Amino acid sequence: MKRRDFIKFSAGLGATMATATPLSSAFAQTKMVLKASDVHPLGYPTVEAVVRMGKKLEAATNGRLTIQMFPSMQLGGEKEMIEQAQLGALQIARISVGAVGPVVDDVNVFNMPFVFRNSKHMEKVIDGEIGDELLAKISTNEKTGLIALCWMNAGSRNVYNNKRPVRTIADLKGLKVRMMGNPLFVDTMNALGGNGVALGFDQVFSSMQTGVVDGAENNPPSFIAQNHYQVAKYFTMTEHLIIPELLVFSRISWQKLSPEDQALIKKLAKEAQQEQRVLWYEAENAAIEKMKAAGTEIITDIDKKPFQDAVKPVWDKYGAKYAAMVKRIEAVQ
Ligand code: GTR
Repeated sequence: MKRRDFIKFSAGLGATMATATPLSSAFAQTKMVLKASDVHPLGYPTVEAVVRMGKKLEAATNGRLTIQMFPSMQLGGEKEMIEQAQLGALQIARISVGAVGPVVDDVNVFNMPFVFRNSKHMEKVIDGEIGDELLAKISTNEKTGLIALCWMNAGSRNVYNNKRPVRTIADLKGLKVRMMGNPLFVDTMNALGGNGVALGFDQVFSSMQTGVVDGAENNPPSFIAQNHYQVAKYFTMTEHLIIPELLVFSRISWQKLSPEDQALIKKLAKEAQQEQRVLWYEAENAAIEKMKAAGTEIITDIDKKPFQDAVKPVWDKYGAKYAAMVKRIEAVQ
């Protein structure tokens, strides 16, 4: 089945789920299969965390509610996943905040370069009141069509390419680097001296292979899981972006659940946030080992200061509206 047909087919299923609701009850008490989607393959930390969440949900409801996982971009990229969730054709989507920024501007603050000191700082922020506040911003704004369930770790993003080792921003000059489809990221790469090119995640491998771009930027587990290590030899720990990820639920589908089921799903999602974190660090270590074994040249000894200074134009352009939030983020110890 082609992806387009599949999407139509899934939309049909979504509708069936709605009409299957017994008339005697306002909420579905019958079996319900919640479709979940991720761009990553089975076994990847985010995918595994949602699969485990599904097992718990199934056990807690005696099989009434189950999660069916569609991994590896089977339902399209993150933009498509958001659209399907908004239509109720997909119930659970695991997406990067990078893809949510264009839908909910408030979360773009997490997409600002070097906004977090490190991953631990980011974790404190998402686990605390700012994290809860931004989840609520997504959920209470009806226009999003989404209910935000929890956050997940995605480490930090680093530049890699197949031309030369990047040690200074001068080395980035002239490199075409794939960025996620959010103007803020293209501006970030351009400010760093490279040429940012917005492309879908599914196009990164072939674009590097054919020379459409010279490189991309991502965390080590994505670099391995998407086979980018096969086409990019030089990986520099620039850590220019530390972007958490989100688990969101379709608002249309959410409204068909009883308050008890909603509370159960929220609770299991909060557990998934912590479980995914453990899986994340394991995957990050394993990915770095795999990169070493594959002969990736990993450049760690860089002076980050010039990189941080170079993104000032991005902060000048986008930063003002997030100033108050950035102050609060910085104050989190
Ligand atoms: C990964 C992330 C995905 C997607 C991807 C990308 O790190 O887990 O959700 O955002 O990066 O670069 O498109």
